[in-house]
Amino acid sequence: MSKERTLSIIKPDGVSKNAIGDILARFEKARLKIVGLKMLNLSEAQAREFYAVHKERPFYNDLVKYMTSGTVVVSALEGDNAVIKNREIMGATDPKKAAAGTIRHDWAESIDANAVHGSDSIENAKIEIKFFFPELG
Ligand code: IDP
Ligand code: MG
Repeated sequence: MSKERTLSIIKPDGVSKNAIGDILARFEKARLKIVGLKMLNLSEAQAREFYAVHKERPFYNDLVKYMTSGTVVVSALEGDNAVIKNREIMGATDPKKAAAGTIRHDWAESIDANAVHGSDSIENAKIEIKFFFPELG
């Protein structure tokens, strides 16, 4: 097992449903330590840059619009196998396919409003953590 960091975002639907506490508690119960935490509203430029990997995808503009539609909660999580562990806790991108007991199964409504973002690799986690928490180094 290796100690890693990953980035999580509670998306606008998760925040508006009062799911912040539940979602952060799931991370802590899974022994992911919250080493950075910010509540903020993404600017369009920030959302475009953060999701730049998806800029050629048909859903890119809708994704940017959605992520700037309300307040989000960004956290840096640290623990053994943090990247994969967080992806397991999150569940599948499409909530209809998310396994029972996952965040997306329990809170997400649609593939757009799917409650959480999570880094998909150690490499991307480093980039994403730097984007929101340059102070974490
Ligand atoms: P992930 O969030 O599970 O890592 P990605 O494929 O990285 O999924 O996509 C980023 C986000 O873009 C998803 O969380 C979802 O909100 C949105 N998205 C992905 N695929 C689609 C789609 O086919 N239609 C609409 N939105 C999508
Ligand atoms: Mg992704």
